[in-house]
Amino acid sequence: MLLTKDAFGKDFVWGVSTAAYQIEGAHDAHGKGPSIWDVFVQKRNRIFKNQHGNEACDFYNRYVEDLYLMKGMHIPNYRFSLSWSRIFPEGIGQINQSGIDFYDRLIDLSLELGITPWVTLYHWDLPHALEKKGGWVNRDVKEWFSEFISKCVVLYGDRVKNWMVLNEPTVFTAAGYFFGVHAPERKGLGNFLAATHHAALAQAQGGRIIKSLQRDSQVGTTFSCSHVEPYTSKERDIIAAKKADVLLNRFFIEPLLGMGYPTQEIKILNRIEKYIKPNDENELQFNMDFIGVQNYTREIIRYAMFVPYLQAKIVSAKERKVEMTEMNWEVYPASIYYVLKKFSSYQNIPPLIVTENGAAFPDQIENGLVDDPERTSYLQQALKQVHRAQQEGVNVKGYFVWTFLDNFEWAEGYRPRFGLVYVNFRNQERTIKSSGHWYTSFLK
Ligand code: IFM
Repeated sequence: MLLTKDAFGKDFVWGVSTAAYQIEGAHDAHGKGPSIWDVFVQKRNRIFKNQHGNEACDFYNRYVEDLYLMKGMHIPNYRFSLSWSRIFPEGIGQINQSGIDFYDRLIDLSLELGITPWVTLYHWDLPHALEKKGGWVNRDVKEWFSEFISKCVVLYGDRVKNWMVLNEPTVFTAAGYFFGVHAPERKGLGNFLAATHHAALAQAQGGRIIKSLQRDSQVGTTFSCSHVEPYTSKERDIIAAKKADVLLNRFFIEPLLGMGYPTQEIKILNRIEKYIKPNDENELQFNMDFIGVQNYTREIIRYAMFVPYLQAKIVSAKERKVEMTEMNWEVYPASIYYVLKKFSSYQNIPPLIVTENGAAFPDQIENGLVDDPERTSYLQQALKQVHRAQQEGVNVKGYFVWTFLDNFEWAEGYRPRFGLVYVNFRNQERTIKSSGHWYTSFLK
């Protein structure tokens, strides 16, 4: 039987999510400073076909039409991020009034159209000027970020109530500071652990700042989460899976909840202590109003002798020959159920909100229509699993589809299309996909 939205309760929050760098374009317009992504995409062979987000979905110039489209699709909540270097071109100090005005207009029009804004303060696009000073590896980032957050709350807090401090710190620290496959292309354990500790401090500090400036705010932060399973029941695969779980799911939530870093399973992570100063353990903790859970797939993990530090590796969906999306991620609907159960089992966990879930498929436009039954089915199956978790007592209060528009999928460029709305990147034409029409009828 198909679920209706009423089954989730009348206060359940429904929406879509996006991120500034992935949709805005206008990368150097009206005083915006470069971010680490603006710099990274200029290098050769970093991004699929050397694509970049200079124009992306041109949302900066088309937000009016896009918000009307969203309203027409009956989407009541919109999660988007602020581009730090559009507001502070140098990261700190001098502000850029045009950038401030852009988000003023975006927030005002959303509210006018009956769409509630949910604002992410950091979705990976650090101002390049701050990267030159060390970026997330420099402990001062906590103060730089605090200045940015305070300014945003003062500017927009009269209209924005729902804030998220960070988007998926595990992903931006691992991809950008350990593997060097995302901006700012730093590598190695030292960079990774320093960036991790400073991001974990910043996530809690961000929460404290927002609350102190705006008492009636709803403050959260978001985590990428994957359901993890061992490849076999052999002990060494089980140990490998536990290690992967630490990195994929536990490393940022546990310090936030006051549990410290989970370093027991991976001893080398103890090296994070080098970056920890007296009283940091307390500073890492903050009682968020909600936790954003973002899930796309599950990971199957096996022992791998030659993988440094971890001795663990992912057995890809391709190797396992299971159904997968354009990201080569397994389609495994129960994953979202398991991560909701897992996160809800922490003591003192605040309510959970699924702040991202969705899938990329090879959508084609034919005769002006985009038929994407795989995505509709993916979303329907995921919602069943969210409902199942809720029925079993998980306090899950919302669900946001990733994403509204097809957009710039980081190192994968424009190839994976995640949107409910198809974007023709040659002329910026938007076409609601059949999954978008389905979401509308679901929300109506
Ligand atoms: O596009 C990303 C987003 O920026 C962060 N979460 C996962 C999405 C899909 O990969």
